[in-house]
Amino acid sequence: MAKAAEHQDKEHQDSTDKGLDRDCTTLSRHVLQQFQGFSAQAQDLSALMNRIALAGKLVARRLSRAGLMEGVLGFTGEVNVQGESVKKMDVYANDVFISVFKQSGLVCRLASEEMDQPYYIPENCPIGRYTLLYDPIDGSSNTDTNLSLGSIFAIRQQEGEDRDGQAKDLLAPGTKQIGAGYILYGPSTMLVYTMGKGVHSFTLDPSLGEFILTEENIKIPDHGSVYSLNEGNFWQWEESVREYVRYVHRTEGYTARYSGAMVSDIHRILVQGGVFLYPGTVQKPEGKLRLLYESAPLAYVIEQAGGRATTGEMNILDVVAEKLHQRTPLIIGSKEDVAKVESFIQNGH
Ligand code: P6P
Repeated sequence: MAKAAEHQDKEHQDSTDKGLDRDCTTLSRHVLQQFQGFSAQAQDLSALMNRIALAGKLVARRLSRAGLMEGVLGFTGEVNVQGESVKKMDVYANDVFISVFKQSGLVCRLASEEMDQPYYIPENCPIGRYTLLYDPIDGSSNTDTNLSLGSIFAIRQQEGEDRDGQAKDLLAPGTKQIGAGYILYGPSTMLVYTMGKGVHSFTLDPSLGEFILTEENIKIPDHGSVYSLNEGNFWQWEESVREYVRYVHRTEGYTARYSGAMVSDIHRILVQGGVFLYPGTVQKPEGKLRLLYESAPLAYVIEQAGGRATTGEMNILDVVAEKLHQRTPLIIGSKEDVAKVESFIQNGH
């Protein structure tokens, strides 16, 4: 009996240790583990990721109460630098990211979809040479309908002096990103990130107020059944893209999924495989999605998970931007499915 009880105790102890250890594997601890030590850079990036997590918690809290509060939903009546009508949630989330980095000593500049020019935090600059590029709310058309949304972020190291305030060093290719990821505001709030050492997901535990490790070293399947694009644009595309869509329509084994929020669609593809595409159109060959704070961070994540991301002509991570809000066509996901789309675009079939 004693032996069995001892065994039971040990089993219980093991499972308790595992459960406790998982609950203690917070985002900031995981980032330190990524750098296998406590160097100044590891500490800075751990603290930086923790601020991004705080931004995610503040946005998630606002979204969860949107229907209960005045002034959260709907449009501001303004138009942003993209020429898009601005949602109140866009402005709130943009301000949240700025606020969490003030007095942080970590981030000197913030570049956002919602701001024409980068936002400087001069008191951080002598030390915090990092720049955060972000889309505060991705998929804001979903805000007023309680559907999934995301925030997308990329971390870059400032290169040289940004004397003219034009942040020209940010126009470097996506391979210069130190870290990138997204926050998915869905049935649960998840944070997915990479620092170049694999892709890892965390789930917000509201009872702890912490993002707890969910999956490490996520690998995207080489192929998946999902193709994700807005077929309402069918007659706006080049013929080669229309031919690809006709191919998946007539080929067994494909299924269409498109939510209106790229973070949500790409997270599904990261987990199940498949391809998301937002091609250019005849009128706008450069496409709709932005390079520096949407496509490049997501490309970093998907490539780190073993997938691919291309403009149709070249890898997203190799594109050198000419301007901060540059747009790009995007084809991203499982390597076999991205290759299939490329075969239509590059060979016209
Ligand atoms: P459309 C949201 O505005 C976004 O940038 C992506 O999140 C989303 O996939 C896409 O645009 C939706 O655009 O033209 O299909 O409504």
